[in-house]
Amino acid sequence: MTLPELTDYVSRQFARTYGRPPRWIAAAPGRVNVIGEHTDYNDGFVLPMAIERYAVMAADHSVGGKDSISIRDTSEGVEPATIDLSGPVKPGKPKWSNYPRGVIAGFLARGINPGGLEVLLHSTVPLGGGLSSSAALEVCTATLLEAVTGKKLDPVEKALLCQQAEHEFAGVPCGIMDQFISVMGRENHLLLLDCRSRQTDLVPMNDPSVALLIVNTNVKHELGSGEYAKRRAQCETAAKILGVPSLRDADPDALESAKNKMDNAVYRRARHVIGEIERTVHAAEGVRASNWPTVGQLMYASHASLRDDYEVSCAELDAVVEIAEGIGIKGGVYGCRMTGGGFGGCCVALVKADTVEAVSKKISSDYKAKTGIDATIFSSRPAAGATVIKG
Ligand code: GAF
Repeated sequence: MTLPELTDYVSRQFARTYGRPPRWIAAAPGRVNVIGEHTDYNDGFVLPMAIERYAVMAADHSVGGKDSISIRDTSEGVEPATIDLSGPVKPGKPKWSNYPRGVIAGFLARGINPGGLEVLLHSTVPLGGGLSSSAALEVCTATLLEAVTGKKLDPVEKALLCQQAEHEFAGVPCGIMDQFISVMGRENHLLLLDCRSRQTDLVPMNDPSVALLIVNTNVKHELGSGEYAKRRAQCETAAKILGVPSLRDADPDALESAKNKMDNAVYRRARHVIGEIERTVHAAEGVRASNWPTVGQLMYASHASLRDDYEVSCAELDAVVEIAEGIGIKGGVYGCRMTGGGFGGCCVALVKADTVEAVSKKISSDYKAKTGIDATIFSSRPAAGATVIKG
């Protein structure tokens, strides 16, 4: 569904659920990271784009002066959430409500109180697919609260508030990439984000001869499982041994000289991050120059490094990349890699636009033959960041 179609749908569903039209509607996109994986919490560069998949919230004041925010989901079987505003907002149940809870707590901490609301949520960002369904939900909540209260936050503060919600309410020590791109995405652009200075640079991506395919392995990942936090800690250990504030400041020669001073896993984690930061900067130059073969090679190199050194890939992600490599440039694929935190989720492939259908079919059938799993494949143009659609 396009965003206007989605808005229409959510608006009608809100009226069916609550018996009146919504007063506000807000939407925030998921993202796909083209390159720059596990670099954000190392002060490095990332190159994501917002995708045409959204968390959408429709809302109105609650009836009868209730001092709570009720959120229902359009999907059947999802437990509704009620967030009481009469005291401090804390993590609670159901689990998914911790994303909006954390954001609401962030607004209250700034003295911004939206008052009682009835909300309907609908999301087209696949859950647990590495496409930032959680960031989309956080940013959508923040955008809705801005609309309701008329208090617009500075975009950087808004993204950081959402990141804090994820740290403190969902227990995931994520970097800043997902929330930044969901807030700051721009149509037909990738976002080159310097995660140290937080400076953003829009990189045009509107060459009609290429498309980005998102291949969902339909194997779910769990960032909260502890592996993400473990990787983060290993990077901090490496930086400490190298005597630098973060791996952004480390160079490959210094790492080689210090190799014997660190555990082999820590060494390989650092090697990934240092290489990936460099690849990301080069890939951004490649996109600017429409040098697709180079961008594609950098994507393959990124995947190999995530698989071998960072060890966050899995058999299914590797299978997709191998199939893509087998198709090759002749068959229409420039490059392919896992995207997001890893341990399942999605791959992103850079393909010739006129081969999208053929490449999708081939990946789909070969992936099924290799793994027995049905992949979900779609393409997306770079989308705009979060918006207030009504209100
Ligand atoms: C997840 C995190 F939320 C991001 O901050 C980032 O670290 C990513 O994994 C890996 O690049 O999406």
